[in-house]
Amino acid sequence: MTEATLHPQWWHRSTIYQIYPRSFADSNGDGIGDIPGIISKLEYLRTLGIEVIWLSPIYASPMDDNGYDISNYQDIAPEFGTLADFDRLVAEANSRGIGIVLDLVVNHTSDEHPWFIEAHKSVDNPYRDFYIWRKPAEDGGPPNGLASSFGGPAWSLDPESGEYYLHLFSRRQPDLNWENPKVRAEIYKMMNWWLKRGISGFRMDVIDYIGKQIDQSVITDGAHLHDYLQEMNRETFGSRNVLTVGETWSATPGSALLYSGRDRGELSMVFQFEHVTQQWDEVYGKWRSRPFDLVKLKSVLSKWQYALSDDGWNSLFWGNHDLPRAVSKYGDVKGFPVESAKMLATILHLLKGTPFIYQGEEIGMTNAPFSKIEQYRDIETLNMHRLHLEAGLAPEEFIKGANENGRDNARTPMQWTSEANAGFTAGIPWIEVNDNYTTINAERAITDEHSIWNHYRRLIALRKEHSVIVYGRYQSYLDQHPDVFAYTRTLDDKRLVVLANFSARSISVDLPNELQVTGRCLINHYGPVDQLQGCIELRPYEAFAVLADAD
Ligand code: TEU
Ligand code: CA
Repeated sequence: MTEATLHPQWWHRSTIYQIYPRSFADSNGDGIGDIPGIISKLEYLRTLGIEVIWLSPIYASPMDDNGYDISNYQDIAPEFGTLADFDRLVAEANSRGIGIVLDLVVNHTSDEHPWFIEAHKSVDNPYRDFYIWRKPAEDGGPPNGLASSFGGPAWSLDPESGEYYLHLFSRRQPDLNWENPKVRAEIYKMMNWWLKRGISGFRMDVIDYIGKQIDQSVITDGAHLHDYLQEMNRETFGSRNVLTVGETWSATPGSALLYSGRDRGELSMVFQFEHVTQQWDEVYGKWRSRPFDLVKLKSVLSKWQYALSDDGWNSLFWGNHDLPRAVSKYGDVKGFPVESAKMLATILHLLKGTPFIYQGEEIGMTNAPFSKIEQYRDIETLNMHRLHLEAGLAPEEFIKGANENGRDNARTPMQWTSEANAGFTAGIPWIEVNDNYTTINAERAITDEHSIWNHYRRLIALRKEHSVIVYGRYQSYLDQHPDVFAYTRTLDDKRLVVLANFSARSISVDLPNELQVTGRCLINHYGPVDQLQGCIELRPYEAFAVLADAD
């Protein structure tokens, strides 16, 4: 395999940074992060080295689900700013070599979107068919047993017409009817309007839902899902050199090849969540998690590396705005917060795929230490709290689950400085700041050569410099080892060996032949290692990569 045969794309080499605007930086003291706040931090992001920002939704919204409920796709929520602010953000970001990727939320709208307001008026309104309506079941209840992700039935009754409408999320997020060509045409028009404003792509919210076949209770991977994506590609971004990433909780390696296959005309890549969901309880889902199992985690990550090695493309991430903080979930916050955060970064960023950093991950931000339900803001957490308690789960157990996996863990304000409210706002933050901000904050991280932040900066720079990190073939080793993650990446005569200790103990490990190399250490956080021979000792959460000398 040589580089010329690899069909390079600009986003193969880029690292992406996700911003959750509400929690990033507040410019005007109302306690809510905003677009001028983001602009004020672009220099910070340029220094880190990222080339793309994925912005969680900034559109007009009643904020039932923090902007994932959109009432106007072509306007900005006033608390976040104006269209002029947005244009300035794109221009200022572009001038620093950073592209802006928008969150495309088109499985559903807000119930305050004019389409839904119209649709609601009568059964023969021209917009009625923009949404999904069904007559009640024989007993007058919901048409079928579909459940909302946020708890309860996915159907709400419209008393005037006597029909139910579908909402796979909150009742304030009615699902659009993708079978209606008018809906698709409106969405494509809106996408083109943003593309013309100079954005660099889209992250597509629950895009695996849009082919749903309700009467067969099929939600994900419906019959026309890939037809719609191919149509969308043709009608909108296909002719532009942009990045698209679909959020697909249902993705399998097989379907990922359909979404991201080189000749499929669909998306650049998808987010798959198998490494996340394999840790959840069968009954209580993420609200009661299983003990961490490295062998399982490695087998999932390796499976995806192998499956997409010749076609398709992986996204790489530990966290996002729906997930717990990476270091809290996979690392060791109490014993080795810095070492384990760096180890996690090394392991992820040297895999094949495009890495995503969730805001605050680069300084080692941790889960929210909330102990009372009143401290939570997330609609999912609040709904599930009520439902699970009604079903008999003990309140302490729910809080424990929310502490581990609730979405607000990722949504506490970005910790900028050791000043009041972590420098996030001059007012009262919409959600409490994690009180570890006096030690974990960006200002401190930047000045410390050994910080997690500087480790991320090095990893981002390495990806730009070394094609073996971008395109090298992945091979895992020591698959059954309970504490060590080991893999190689190979491109032409280049071989990169990556080793990590996922435990708080020193581990001696006998290296398989393929890992015994001499070369140059590209990244480490205990001290450089350039010779790998025989049995080696890995210190707690140590990780490093050695680029082998060509034979
Ligand atoms: O998330 C999709 C989704 O299914 C999540 O709600 C997920 O199931 C949950 O966090 C895990 O329990 C996307 C967005 O990322 C999320 O923020 C939105 O709330 C949701 O879609 C609806 O738009
Ligand atoms: Ca603000």
